[in-house]
Amino acid sequence: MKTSPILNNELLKELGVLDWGYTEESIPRSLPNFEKWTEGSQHLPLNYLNDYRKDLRRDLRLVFPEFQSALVFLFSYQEAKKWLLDEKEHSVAAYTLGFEGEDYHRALKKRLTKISESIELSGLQFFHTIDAQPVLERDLAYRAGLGWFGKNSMLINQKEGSYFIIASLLLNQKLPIKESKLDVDHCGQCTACADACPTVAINPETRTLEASKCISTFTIEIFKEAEAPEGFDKSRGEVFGCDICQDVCPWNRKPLARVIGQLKIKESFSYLKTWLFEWPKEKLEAFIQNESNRSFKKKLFGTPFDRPGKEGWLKNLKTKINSNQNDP
Ligand code: B12
Ligand code: SF4
Ligand code: SF4
Repeated sequence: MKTSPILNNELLKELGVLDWGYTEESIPRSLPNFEKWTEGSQHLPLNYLNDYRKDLRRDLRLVFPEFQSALVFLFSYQEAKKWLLDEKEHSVAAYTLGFEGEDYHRALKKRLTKISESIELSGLQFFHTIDAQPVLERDLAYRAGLGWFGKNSMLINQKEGSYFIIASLLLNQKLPIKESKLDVDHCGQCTACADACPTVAINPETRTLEASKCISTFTIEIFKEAEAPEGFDKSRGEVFGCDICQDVCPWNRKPLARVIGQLKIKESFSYLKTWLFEWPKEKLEAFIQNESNRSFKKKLFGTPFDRPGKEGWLKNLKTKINSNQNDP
């Protein structure tokens, strides 16, 4: 990781930052790609990407009018990934466990606040972006020199791969930091991600996904009974999110081999390990059936798993149980 006298390097490491970058550009370079993607139906059913907030993505000054620069951070969930690779019964996306089982929006807000408090410059104002704001975060990380857009559409960092969450501080001042060089494509002739995607959601030519085919959309963003995307039965038993197109990416091999930390889960969320990895799917399904939506969501509050609610979870589990029954 690069260093700067403005940022406390030890603190960044302690907070799980793999790398960081700096940019003064407020306009996304790949905006035409986003606009093209949302003009058709590729983004559906994610309607929120094409509503009144769509235009706000054109310029960071529309979300933070004082914008002068941004510090962009890559927060690791590599330890969770390493741990999950040994689990066979259910498969969840590694980011869900990567922040001690806490919802990353909450966990990273606290970490960004710690970073901003450590910067000793007078009159500095901060605006946090962590996933939910109308900001093209992969492009922001690209402008900060942190990686390239892979064919699986992930922002990939040459040294650290792609198992990280992007979170940024938008600032009202320019900092005495040199802007980094933009990265170039390192996918070359590889198409491993598109070949491995069980639902054929990836178009390696355009480097975009068809959102409705993606297991991540199906298991995280759809809250009601729904038909699974074709090919879902060929997945590895994904019940919440999907990492398949990252797991096969050669750029993730070395970073995972270097991981020395252990998976950490907050005491208050330790039940997640029991529910997801110790209980058989049928037991988890029966448990959820007996809960009301409200009490189920309340139990999962503070974790990423409460999002689809009772109906969404039963849909995720049922589809896989049914497809397992069809296995020879
Ligand atoms: C909507 C969304 C999704 C959707 C759609 C994903 C997609 N690929 O478009 C769904 C639900 C499927 C999804 C899934 C996942 N997501 Co998501 N998601 C988002 C969100 C909220 C918006 C992304 C978006 O606008 N997509 C539309 C596309 C067109 O834009 P884009 O993905 O930013 O891609 C840019 C470039 O690819 C470029 N581009 C497009 N085409 C081309 C072509 C060429 C040739 C080039 C050079 C560039 C280029 O332009 C785009 C706009 O800048 C962002 C957070 C945010 N605010 O940005 C997180 C985000 C992208 N997700 C993230 C994560 C972690 C995931 C999952 C790994 C979670 C999981 N394990 O289940 C999966 C990964 C699936 C995948 N392969 O992308 C991270 C990605 C981190 C990273 N290293 O890239 C983000 C950035 C959240 C964060 N703050 O960290 N996600
Ligand atoms: S996250 Fe899974 S379903 Fe979505 S594109 Fe990647 S491999 Fe395909
Ligand atoms: S698997 Fe290959 S093509 Fe896909 S993102 Fe990684 S390097 Fe690029």
